[in-house]
Amino acid sequence: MDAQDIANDLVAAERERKAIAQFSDQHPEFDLATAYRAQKAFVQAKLDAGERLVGYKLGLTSRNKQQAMGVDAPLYGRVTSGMISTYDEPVRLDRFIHPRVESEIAFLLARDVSPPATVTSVLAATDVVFGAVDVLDSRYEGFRFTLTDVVADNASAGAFYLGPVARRPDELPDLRLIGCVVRVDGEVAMTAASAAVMGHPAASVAWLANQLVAEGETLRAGQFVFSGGVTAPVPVVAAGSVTFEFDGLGAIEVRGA
Ligand code: OOG
Repeated sequence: MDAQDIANDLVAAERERKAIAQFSDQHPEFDLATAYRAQKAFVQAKLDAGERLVGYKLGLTSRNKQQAMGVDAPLYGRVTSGMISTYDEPVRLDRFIHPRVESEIAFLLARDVSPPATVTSVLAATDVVFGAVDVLDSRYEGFRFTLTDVVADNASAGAFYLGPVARRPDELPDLRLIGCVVRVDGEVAMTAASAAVMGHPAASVAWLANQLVAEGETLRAGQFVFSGGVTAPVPVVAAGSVTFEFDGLGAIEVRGA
Protein backbone atom coordinates (compact mmCIF):
# COMPACT_ATOMS: atom_id res chain seq x y z
CA MET A 1 0.00 0.00 0.00
CA ASP A 2 1.33 3.41 -0.94
CA ALA A 3 1.24 5.98 1.88
CA GLN A 4 0.67 8.91 -0.51
CA ASP A 5 -2.33 7.17 -2.14
CA ILE A 6 -3.88 6.59 1.29
CA ALA A 7 -3.29 10.24 2.21
CA ASN A 8 -4.86 11.43 -1.06
CA ASP A 9 -8.02 9.42 -0.36
CA LEU A 10 -8.22 10.86 3.18
CA VAL A 11 -7.70 14.43 1.92
CA ALA A 12 -10.55 13.94 -0.57
CA ALA A 13 -12.84 12.38 2.06
CA GLU A 14 -12.27 15.33 4.38
CA ARG A 15 -12.73 17.93 1.63
CA GLU A 16 -15.89 16.30 0.24
CA ARG A 17 -17.24 15.31 3.68
CA LYS A 18 -17.73 11.80 2.36
CA ALA A 19 -16.68 8.87 4.53
CA ILE A 20 -14.62 6.12 2.90
CA ALA A 21 -14.16 2.40 3.65
CA GLN A 22 -11.37 1.52 6.07
CA PHE A 23 -8.18 0.49 4.24
CA SER A 24 -7.40 -2.52 6.44
CA ASP A 25 -10.48 -4.39 5.13
CA GLN A 26 -9.05 -4.65 1.63
CA HIS A 27 -5.37 -4.56 2.64
CA PRO A 28 -4.65 -6.80 5.62
CA GLU A 29 -0.91 -6.14 5.08
CA PHE A 30 -1.36 -2.41 5.91
CA ASP A 31 1.17 -1.85 8.71
CA LEU A 32 1.81 0.82 11.33
CA ALA A 33 4.92 2.28 9.69
CA THR A 34 2.99 2.84 6.43
CA ALA A 35 0.10 4.31 8.44
CA TYR A 36 2.31 6.91 10.15
CA ARG A 37 3.85 7.81 6.74
CA ALA A 38 0.32 8.25 5.35
CA GLN A 39 -0.57 10.46 8.33
CA LYS A 40 2.44 12.65 7.64
CA ALA A 41 1.40 13.05 4.01
CA PHE A 42 -2.23 13.78 5.03
CA VAL A 43 -1.01 16.53 7.40
CA GLN A 44 1.49 17.82 4.81
CA ALA A 45 -1.46 18.68 2.55
CA LYS A 46 -2.70 21.04 5.30
CA LEU A 47 0.76 22.59 5.72
CA ASP A 48 1.00 23.05 1.94
CA ALA A 49 -2.34 24.93 2.15
CA GLY A 50 -0.79 27.42 4.60
CA GLU A 51 -1.48 25.88 8.03
CA ARG A 52 1.24 25.53 10.70
CA LEU A 53 2.04 22.54 12.91
CA VAL A 54 1.03 23.64 16.43
CA GLY A 55 1.48 20.35 18.27
CA TYR A 56 0.23 16.80 18.66
CA LYS A 57 -2.71 14.83 19.97
CA LEU A 58 -2.81 11.46 21.67
CA GLY A 59 -5.58 8.98 21.09
CA LEU A 60 -6.88 5.86 22.81
CA THR A 61 -4.91 6.61 25.97
CA SER A 62 -7.74 5.72 28.38
CA ARG A 63 -9.70 2.49 28.81
CA ASN A 64 -12.86 4.58 28.38
CA LYS A 65 -11.75 5.34 24.85
CA GLN A 66 -10.15 2.00 24.02
CA GLN A 67 -13.32 0.17 24.98
CA ALA A 68 -15.53 2.64 23.11
CA MET A 69 -13.55 2.14 19.89
CA GLY A 70 -12.45 -1.50 20.21
CA VAL A 71 -8.75 -0.64 19.74
CA ASP A 72 -6.39 -1.42 22.62
CA ALA A 73 -3.26 0.62 21.88
CA PRO A 74 -2.55 4.37 22.02
CA LEU A 75 -1.57 6.41 18.99
CA TYR A 76 -0.70 10.00 18.13
CA GLY A 77 -1.66 12.52 15.50
CA ARG A 78 -0.62 16.01 14.47
CA VAL A 79 -2.44 19.25 15.27
CA THR A 80 -2.41 22.15 12.81
CA SER A 81 -3.34 25.82 13.22
CA GLY A 82 -6.68 25.46 11.41
CA MET A 83 -7.90 22.98 14.05
CA ILE A 84 -7.73 25.30 17.08
CA SER A 85 -10.97 27.05 18.15
CA THR A 86 -11.98 29.26 21.05
CA TYR A 87 -14.07 27.70 23.78
CA ASP A 88 -17.15 29.78 23.03
CA GLU A 89 -17.38 29.20 19.26
CA PRO A 90 -20.10 26.86 17.97
CA VAL A 91 -18.88 23.78 16.11
CA ARG A 92 -19.60 24.34 12.43
CA LEU A 93 -21.15 21.00 11.62
CA ASP A 94 -20.87 21.64 7.89
CA ARG A 95 -17.08 21.20 8.16
CA PHE A 96 -17.43 17.64 9.41
CA ILE A 97 -18.84 14.24 8.45
CA HIS A 98 -20.05 12.95 11.87
CA PRO A 99 -18.39 14.92 14.69
CA ARG A 100 -18.01 13.59 18.22
CA VAL A 101 -16.64 15.41 21.27
CA GLU A 102 -14.68 14.30 24.31
CA SER A 103 -12.77 15.89 27.19
CA GLU A 104 -8.99 16.07 27.33
CA ILE A 105 -6.21 17.84 29.20
CA ALA A 106 -4.07 20.10 26.98
CA PHE A 107 -0.42 20.86 27.78
CA LEU A 108 1.31 24.00 26.48
CA LEU A 109 5.06 23.45 26.60
CA ALA A 110 7.49 26.07 27.89
CA ARG A 111 10.53 23.95 26.96
CA ASP A 112 11.45 21.14 24.58
CA VAL A 113 10.84 17.66 26.01
CA SER A 114 13.91 15.57 25.39
CA PRO A 115 13.71 11.78 25.49
CA PRO A 116 13.70 9.67 27.57
CA ALA A 117 10.75 11.63 28.97
CA THR A 118 8.92 10.91 32.23
CA VAL A 119 5.92 12.42 34.04
CA THR A 120 8.38 14.54 36.06
CA SER A 121 10.28 15.82 33.03
CA VAL A 122 7.04 16.62 31.17
CA LEU A 123 5.72 18.61 34.14
CA ALA A 124 9.02 20.49 34.37
CA ALA A 125 8.74 21.39 30.67
CA THR A 126 5.06 22.45 30.87
CA ASP A 127 4.04 26.11 30.90
CA VAL A 128 0.28 25.67 31.55
CA VAL A 129 -2.49 23.11 31.25
CA PHE A 130 -6.07 23.64 30.03
CA GLY A 131 -9.26 21.65 30.04
CA ALA A 132 -9.88 20.92 26.38
CA VAL A 133 -12.36 19.32 24.02
CA ASP A 134 -11.32 17.19 21.07
CA VAL A 135 -13.80 17.31 18.19
CA LEU A 136 -13.23 14.02 16.40
CA ASP A 137 -14.29 13.35 12.84
CA SER A 138 -13.34 9.99 11.42
CA ARG A 139 -12.98 9.93 7.66
CA TYR A 140 -14.15 6.28 7.78
CA GLU A 141 -17.69 5.01 7.40
CA GLY A 142 -19.44 4.43 10.71
CA PHE A 143 -16.38 5.60 12.73
CA ARG A 144 -15.04 2.04 12.30
CA PHE A 145 -11.30 1.48 12.05
CA THR A 146 -8.31 -0.57 13.16
CA LEU A 147 -5.24 1.02 14.75
CA THR A 148 -3.49 1.38 11.38
CA ASP A 149 -6.57 2.96 9.74
CA VAL A 150 -6.97 5.57 12.48
CA VAL A 151 -3.24 6.37 12.56
CA ALA A 152 -3.36 7.18 8.83
CA ASP A 153 -6.48 9.30 9.47
CA ASN A 154 -4.47 11.53 11.84
CA ALA A 155 -6.20 10.09 14.93
CA SER A 156 -9.60 11.36 13.65
CA ALA A 157 -8.44 14.94 14.33
CA GLY A 158 -11.11 17.53 13.52
CA ALA A 159 -10.89 20.52 15.86
CA PHE A 160 -9.88 21.41 19.41
CA TYR A 161 -11.28 23.77 22.00
CA LEU A 162 -9.08 25.14 24.74
CA GLY A 163 -10.95 25.96 27.96
CA PRO A 164 -11.09 29.43 29.52
CA VAL A 165 -8.62 28.79 32.38
CA ALA A 166 -4.86 28.13 32.07
CA ARG A 167 -2.99 26.86 35.15
CA ARG A 168 0.62 26.03 35.83
CA PRO A 169 0.86 22.38 36.92
CA ASP A 170 1.98 23.43 40.43
CA GLU A 171 -1.16 25.60 40.82
CA LEU A 172 -3.36 22.49 40.74
CA PRO A 173 -3.42 20.08 43.69
CA ASP A 174 -2.97 16.93 41.59
CA LEU A 175 -3.14 16.63 37.82
CA ARG A 176 -4.39 13.05 38.10
CA LEU A 177 -7.50 14.16 39.99
CA ILE A 178 -8.91 16.79 37.63
CA GLY A 179 -12.56 15.81 37.53
CA CYS A 180 -14.66 16.25 34.42
CA VAL A 181 -18.45 16.19 34.25
CA VAL A 182 -20.01 15.83 30.79
CA ARG A 183 -23.57 17.06 30.35
CA VAL A 184 -25.68 16.42 27.28
CA ASP A 185 -28.52 18.96 27.05
CA GLY A 186 -27.99 19.72 30.74
CA GLU A 187 -28.15 16.11 32.01
CA VAL A 188 -25.05 14.43 33.43
CA ALA A 189 -24.00 11.83 30.84
CA MET A 190 -20.61 10.78 32.21
CA THR A 191 -17.93 11.68 34.72
CA ALA A 192 -14.22 10.89 34.91
CA ALA A 193 -10.92 11.94 36.46
CA SER A 194 -7.84 12.66 34.38
CA ALA A 195 -5.99 9.65 35.84
CA ALA A 196 -8.12 7.73 33.29
CA VAL A 197 -5.37 8.73 30.82
CA MET A 198 -2.48 6.32 31.47
CA GLY A 199 -2.66 6.92 35.23
CA HIS A 200 -1.53 10.56 34.80
CA PRO A 201 -2.23 12.83 31.80
CA ALA A 202 1.46 13.83 31.63
CA ALA A 203 2.29 10.13 31.09
CA SER A 204 0.66 10.40 27.66
CA VAL A 205 2.91 13.35 26.79
CA ALA A 206 5.98 11.38 27.95
CA TRP A 207 4.89 8.37 25.87
CA LEU A 208 4.53 10.67 22.83
CA ALA A 209 7.94 12.31 23.35
CA ASN A 210 9.54 8.86 23.44
CA GLN A 211 7.63 7.64 20.33
CA LEU A 212 8.64 10.69 18.29
CA VAL A 213 12.30 9.67 18.45
CA ALA A 214 11.53 7.08 15.75
CA GLU A 215 10.29 9.91 13.47
CA GLY A 216 13.27 12.15 14.19
CA GLU A 217 10.94 14.70 15.84
CA THR A 218 11.01 16.38 19.28
CA LEU A 219 8.26 18.07 21.30
CA ARG A 220 9.13 21.77 21.17
CA ALA A 221 8.59 24.79 23.41
CA GLY A 222 5.38 26.55 22.35
CA GLN A 223 3.66 23.38 21.13
CA PHE A 224 0.37 22.01 22.45
CA VAL A 225 -0.13 18.36 23.33
CA PHE A 226 -3.66 17.00 23.80
CA SER A 227 -3.72 14.06 26.22
CA GLY A 228 -6.29 11.82 24.51
CA GLY A 229 -9.88 11.41 25.66
CA VAL A 230 -10.56 11.19 29.38
CA THR A 231 -14.22 10.35 28.70
CA ALA A 232 -15.93 8.37 25.95
CA PRO A 233 -17.02 10.34 22.85
CA VAL A 234 -20.44 11.99 22.48
CA PRO A 235 -21.94 12.78 19.03
CA VAL A 236 -22.64 16.47 18.33
CA VAL A 237 -26.12 17.17 17.02
CA ALA A 238 -27.37 20.41 15.51
CA ALA A 239 -29.98 21.28 18.13
CA GLY A 240 -28.09 19.96 21.16
CA SER A 241 -25.39 21.08 23.54
CA VAL A 242 -22.60 19.16 25.26
CA THR A 243 -20.96 20.83 28.26
CA PHE A 244 -17.65 19.80 29.81
CA GLU A 245 -17.01 21.08 33.36
CA PHE A 246 -13.42 20.66 34.56
CA ASP A 247 -12.43 20.94 38.20
CA GLY A 248 -10.32 24.12 38.47
CA LEU A 249 -10.15 24.64 34.69
CA GLY A 250 -13.56 26.07 33.82
CA ALA A 251 -16.19 24.80 31.42
CA ILE A 252 -16.53 24.40 27.66
CA GLU A 253 -19.92 24.28 26.00
CA VAL A 254 -20.09 22.75 22.54
CA ARG A 255 -23.11 23.56 20.41
CA GLY A 256 -23.72 22.33 16.91
CA ALA A 257 -24.39 25.05 14.35
C1 OOG B 1 -9.82 7.85 17.46
C2 OOG B 1 -9.04 8.97 18.06
C3 OOG B 1 -9.06 8.83 19.53
C4 OOG B 1 -8.76 9.93 21.74
O1 OOG B 1 -8.60 10.97 22.35
O2 OOG B 1 -8.92 8.84 22.27
C5 OOG B 1 -8.71 10.03 20.27
C6 OOG B 1 -11.30 8.05 17.59
O3 OOG B 1 -11.87 7.76 18.62
O4 OOG B 1 -11.90 8.49 16.59
O5 OOG B 1 -8.39 11.06 19.76
